[in-house]
Amino acid sequence: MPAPKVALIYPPVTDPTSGYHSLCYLDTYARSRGLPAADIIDANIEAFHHSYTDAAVADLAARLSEPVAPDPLGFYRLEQLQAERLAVGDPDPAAIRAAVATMQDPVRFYDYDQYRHAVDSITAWMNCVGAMGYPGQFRSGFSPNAPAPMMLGSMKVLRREAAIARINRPFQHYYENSLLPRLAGRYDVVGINVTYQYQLPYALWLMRLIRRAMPDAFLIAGGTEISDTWKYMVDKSRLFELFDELDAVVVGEGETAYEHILRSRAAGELPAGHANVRLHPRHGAVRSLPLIYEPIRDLPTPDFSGLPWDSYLSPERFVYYSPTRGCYWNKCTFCDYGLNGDSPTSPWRQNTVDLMIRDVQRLSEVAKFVYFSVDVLARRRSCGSPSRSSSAASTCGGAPRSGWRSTGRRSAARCSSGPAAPRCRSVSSPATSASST
Ligand code: B12
Ligand code: SF4
Repeated sequence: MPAPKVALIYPPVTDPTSGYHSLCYLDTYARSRGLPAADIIDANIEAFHHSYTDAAVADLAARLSEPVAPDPLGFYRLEQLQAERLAVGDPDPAAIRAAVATMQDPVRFYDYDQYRHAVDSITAWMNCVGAMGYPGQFRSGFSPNAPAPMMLGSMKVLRREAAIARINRPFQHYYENSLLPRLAGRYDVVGINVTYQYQLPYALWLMRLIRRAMPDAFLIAGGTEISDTWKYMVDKSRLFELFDELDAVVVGEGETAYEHILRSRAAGELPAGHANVRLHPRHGAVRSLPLIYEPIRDLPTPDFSGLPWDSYLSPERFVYYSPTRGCYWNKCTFCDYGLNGDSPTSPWRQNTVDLMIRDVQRLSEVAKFVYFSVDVLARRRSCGSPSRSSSAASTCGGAPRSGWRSTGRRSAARCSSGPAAPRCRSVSSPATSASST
């Protein structure tokens, strides 16, 4: 069987100023291993631009002229919803088109008054669009809001079709008229990234729609929110009650897991041999092995050419670049920073300076800004960082070149000569910026 044809999707609704990088990391890695390129679909930015096309505006006007429907969750009272709807202005497609032009214009974007006006227009537009779903769901533009029981992650609520359909109502026209027609019948594997918790209601709805439109496709998902869902689920055997439409999820880092999935599908097999892949129980026995972490020095420079660069609300291109993963301190008891199991965050890895220079030079040919998207960056080479000397890496217990296991707290505790605890907040410089939340 030939290698599967793959679409990788980044769902709404989040930052519209650049593309998120994890799908590019996966695709670049797979290509470096001889697999064909996937099509990367940034549904977040596409859905926004679709919302002010003529057909979508007509749909919006029709929806807003209907009486407000009761909340299927019963969380909001009808009068609350009606009052919220009254606070929304009339849709102004000309204003949103002008605002988009300002955000993408290298002169007007830097004129504060014009920039402010554009932001206000976009916020007003998102309020109108959001009024089709839960009024106030996009109150500050692209910072989504949802009824509290949904945001709290109640499985019962997240499986309530009427509620998930409602919050997705603002993008339904895009899904039905743009996204699904492009997917159906064209792909063997569809992968969905879910990074943020507030993307989950959109991702869950997409999973349903895609499964209905593509019953034979192999559907997978990964990302920090998928990993968090797995991590916090008390009874992990229930994971696929939430993700019933999927065939598998990837928990933790995804490069080798993704390659394994594609190779298994090419061979007509199930991807049952990678620790980070969790298969739907309908595919047989479910194992739960300790997660493995990628040896990031083997990763190629990420290729961002698959992203729709002319669509983002920014006059300049900027890309996210992750030359380190995890944290060399990894012991703060309050920390829970992503892709971790029993440790505060994932085990520490940092690329060599030479590799970082190579990558940043290549990336600066396609983007004006390179954003260091990391947990932490080491200020100096330490026992935990992958130095040029492999013995230094192994002193810290957990740095073989491949197949790292989650050593977490234990390896950090053995690191007696490590640097001081990092300041895990943004550090910026004009050329690049390094950050963690
Ligand atoms: C750097 C960072 C930021 C930066 C840059 C973000 C960006 N790049 O857009 C800044 C500071 C801007 C930021 C902001 C925020 N962040 Co932040 N951020 C991170 C951090 C530290 C690293 C993310 C990263 O670059 N990872 C490297 C990439 C390559 O890895 P990845 O995306 O996880 O993808 C891998 C796997 O997940 C998997 N995978 C991913 N998708 C898929 C799909 C498929 C099909 C498969 C098979 C596999 C797969 O494979 C990939 C490669 O290994 C993470 C913590 C962490 N360690 O993960 C938090 C994290 C993602 N952020 C988080 C949060 C909450 C936020 C904010 C909402 C904070 C706030 N209240 O404002 C904002 C939202 C910003 C927005 N875009 O709207 C949370 C998300 C938790 C959640 N479940 O919702 C995290 C996990 C930290 C935490 N635990 O609190 N963030
Ligand atoms: S230094 Fe920051 S990232 Fe590292 S363990 Fe502490 S809080 Fe977490």
